[in-house]
Amino acid sequence: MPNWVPKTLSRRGVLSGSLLTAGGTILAALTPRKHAAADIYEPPTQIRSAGGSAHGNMIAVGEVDNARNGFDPGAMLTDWETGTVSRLPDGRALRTFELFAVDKEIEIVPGVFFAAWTYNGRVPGPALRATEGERLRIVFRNHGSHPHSVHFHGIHSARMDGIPGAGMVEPGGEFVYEFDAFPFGCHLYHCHALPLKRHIHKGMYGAFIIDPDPGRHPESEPVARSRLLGTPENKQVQEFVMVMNGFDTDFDGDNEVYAVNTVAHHFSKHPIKIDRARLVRIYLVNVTEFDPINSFHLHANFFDYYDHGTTLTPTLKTVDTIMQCQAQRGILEFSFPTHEAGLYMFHAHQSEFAELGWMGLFDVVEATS
Ligand SMILES: [Cu+2]
Repeated sequence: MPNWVPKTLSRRGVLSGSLLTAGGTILAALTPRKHAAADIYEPPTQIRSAGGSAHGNMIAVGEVDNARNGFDPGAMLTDWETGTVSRLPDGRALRTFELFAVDKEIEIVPGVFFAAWTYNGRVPGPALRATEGERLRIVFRNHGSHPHSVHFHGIHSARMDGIPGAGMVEPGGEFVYEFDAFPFGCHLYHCHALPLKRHIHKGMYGAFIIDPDPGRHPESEPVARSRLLGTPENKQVQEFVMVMNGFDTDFDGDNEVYAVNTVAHHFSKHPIKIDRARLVRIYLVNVTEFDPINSFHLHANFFDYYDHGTTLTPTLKTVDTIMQCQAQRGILEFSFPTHEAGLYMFHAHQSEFAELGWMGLFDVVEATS
């Protein structure tokens, strides 16, 4: 629990309880205690000032060892897992992915380690990417210490749902999920073993993108082609996948660390280079456990939003903040054609999340090499 909330008033209670309707009561409860040293927010040692950042002094000092983690939050932005493709007797594409569960200690803030349960040794798991209408086969092996599954947000039979009784895999076991890739959009997968919140929060989730098949959308074919990985139109777009997550490092049911792609403050220290003339498309997925919502706010600009990514026209136009409940996701599109080059911030507009790691920068330049 963040230290700024008096221990007598739980953070959960503030977020979910009737105290929300009585702000004055909260203030009254907080004010008399605010001078007690234990109640004044003091960030953990690792999250103290690095100095000089755009939001002042609230980013973690030092660097996470990406090599030891085996993944790099920056590289994960564009690291699509496309599996292997073969042909079914009827000529349709069969795309096969391989996932495995493995326990792994990961570093989420410099010097702060988290005993994660992972898909393929990384958090988030691989960003699976397929095309609408394909047959998908996901071979899942459990090398972890607990029962796990892969529950896809998509359309499939009950047998393929990845829940207790249907596709749950004991340690040492294997299951093959199979279904058709519908609907196109920005989806996710996660473990559905019980207790659910613990399995999700431990790191068992990933993005699952189904690109539209342009042939099925003649009315919006140019947009569909731009969304289809590998087309010339798609190569013009700067695409990134961002999974918003949080970590409860002391297992009290509240997150102490927030991030996109797991490592707190990574994109504040390593801004994402953007060619200002080209479209930016972000596949944004919220898997944050314990908190009811998370959000994305873009500084100095506005974007179009496609809720769940299941449409080819925006569901919201010209917004600069979007909120998502857990498992909600969508596609953001924006560009900086007339902006000055420079660093443009993006972050959760729950300020507390931003200060605890969910904050980053776009480095907008004239042209990327
Ligand atoms: Cu699990």
